[in-house]
Amino acid sequence: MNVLLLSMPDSFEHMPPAAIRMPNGALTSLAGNVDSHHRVAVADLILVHRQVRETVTRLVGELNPEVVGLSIMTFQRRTAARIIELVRSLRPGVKIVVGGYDPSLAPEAYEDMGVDYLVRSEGEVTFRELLRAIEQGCGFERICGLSSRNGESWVHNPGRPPHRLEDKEIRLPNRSARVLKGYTLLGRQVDVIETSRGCTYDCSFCSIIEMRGRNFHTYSFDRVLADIRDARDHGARTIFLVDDNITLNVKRFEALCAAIIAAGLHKLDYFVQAMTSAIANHGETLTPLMRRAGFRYVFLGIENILEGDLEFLRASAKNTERSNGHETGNATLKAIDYLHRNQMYVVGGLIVGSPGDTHESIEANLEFARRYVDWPYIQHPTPYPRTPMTKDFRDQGLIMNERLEEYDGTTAVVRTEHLPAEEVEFMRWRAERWMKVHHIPVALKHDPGFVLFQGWKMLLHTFRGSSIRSALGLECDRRVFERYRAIRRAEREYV
Ligand code: B12
Ligand code: SF4
Repeated sequence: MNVLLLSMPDSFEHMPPAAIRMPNGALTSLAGNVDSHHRVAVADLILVHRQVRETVTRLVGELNPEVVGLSIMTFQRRTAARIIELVRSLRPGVKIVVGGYDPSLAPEAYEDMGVDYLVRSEGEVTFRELLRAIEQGCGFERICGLSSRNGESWVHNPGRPPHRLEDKEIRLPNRSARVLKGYTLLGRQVDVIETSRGCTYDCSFCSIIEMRGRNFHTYSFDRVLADIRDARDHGARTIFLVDDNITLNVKRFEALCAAIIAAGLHKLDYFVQAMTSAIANHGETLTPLMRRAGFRYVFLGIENILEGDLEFLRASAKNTERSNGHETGNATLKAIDYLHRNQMYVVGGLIVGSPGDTHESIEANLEFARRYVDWPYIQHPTPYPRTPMTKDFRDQGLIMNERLEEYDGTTAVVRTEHLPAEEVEFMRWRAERWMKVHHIPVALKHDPGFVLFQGWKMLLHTFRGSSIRSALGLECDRRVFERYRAIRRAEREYV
């Protein structure tokens, strides 16, 4: 069968498409795991975010798909609905399948959307079995993790337990299935790699626990290295390790760094997400190895520097420094110090706007980011489907905005007990723009060509809403902020 897999074009403030266009790892993994006689095409619509309608129309015309699959996050739900409508109008008989975090955690939202099948949680095996059932016209009821339309109602089969990843059942991603070009991270072609799946923590804002339970499974190093080689052979010079929490097993992570060096794959740049506690408590051995393996940017889940907020976010444990088995304080500064000493850059993941937040507590976090992080990645708590945080916010009546397309992490959709949502967002937005400018010299040194020829696009993006009058101080920041928000609203109309 001909199968077309699409990821959504919606991006958010910290991922300006002018500089960052990353592939969706789920779709190539699905493509690598269907039976070999299917012809699968993968299209990451971020690569054509300004020509979505034309591109989808062209691809459906050229590829003649019998099955179209969409990978969807919650803030992309409205765009997904429009794409589904478009595909249905172009090919009324096509089978439409949705998967990813939003369909898995809010399946009811898709029941009236013109969708035929919904794959909950991990997709490789479920999707493979679904294609077989579509071909044979039977057997749908035996596929774990599948929901399917039955006339006017929906049938939800039992869930599929998370895959243990240790046997070879999940094959390597199929990157040759991609039909669009232009992946980049600051001018270098980027690709995504998984070395493990899952996490055993339970941060209140994270969707992972509801998605797959609290567990951690790993791929063999042979497979990971083969995957990195495949990404490199497809042109990647930067690799993003998208593991939910690679630092859960530090010994393994250290061994992986050693394996990357031994395999001669350390000339690529690596990006990874990490817990502060793991870096602080094992930095002495871990961070020099990371540097030698080619790690350049580390996204640190700092979340918040104040204990009260960390408790609300249920993120105290993963930010605790330990010495001789005893808790000795917040791990953040120590983790940052280890990374800096080893010439790595810190992407500072902070969350401001929790219920107890005041001007002072938000400002304390912003000041911290100004002083210690190299690239800010500050977000607002966002009530995604079925997270513990969503229930807390709803119970407290603090959710101010139900427009899911704005649930992108940098639009404040909840208020605090002391501040309106817009004020929280304004404070973050105003501070963060200037923090980003400070990183330009580092980027210039590493990628001079990109910064000199494309850097202005990033600056324009960062300062959207500004004018000559505002630059001269004749217009206040609030006016610029209003214009920025209007531009963001217009940008969200992708289809
Ligand atoms: C890596 C990652 C990123 C990378 C993305 C790199 C990339 N292009 O892939 C970066 C850092 C850029 C990123 C950004 C964002 N992310 Co993010 N990210 C993740 C993370 C850590 C792993 C996702 C991943 O790639 N997993 C590996 C793949 C193989 O697994 P998968 O995506 O789950 O896919 C499987 C199944 O879901 C299913 N499936 C998926 N799609 C489809 C489609 C079909 C047809 C089928 C059948 C099956 C199927 O099968 C796949 C294979 O088993 C998750 C989870 C976490 N622990 O935090 C969050 C997560 C997905 N991100 C999230 C969010 C909100 C964002 C942001 C909006 C804001 C933010 N928090 O930073 C931005 C938006 C990005 C943008 N487009 O502008 C949320 C989504 C919540 C929700 N309900 O929508 C998550 C769950 C984190 C959270 N807060 O809980 N993210
Ligand atoms: S440590 Fe990271 S992946 Fe694990 S629950 Fe917390 S935010 Fe989610």
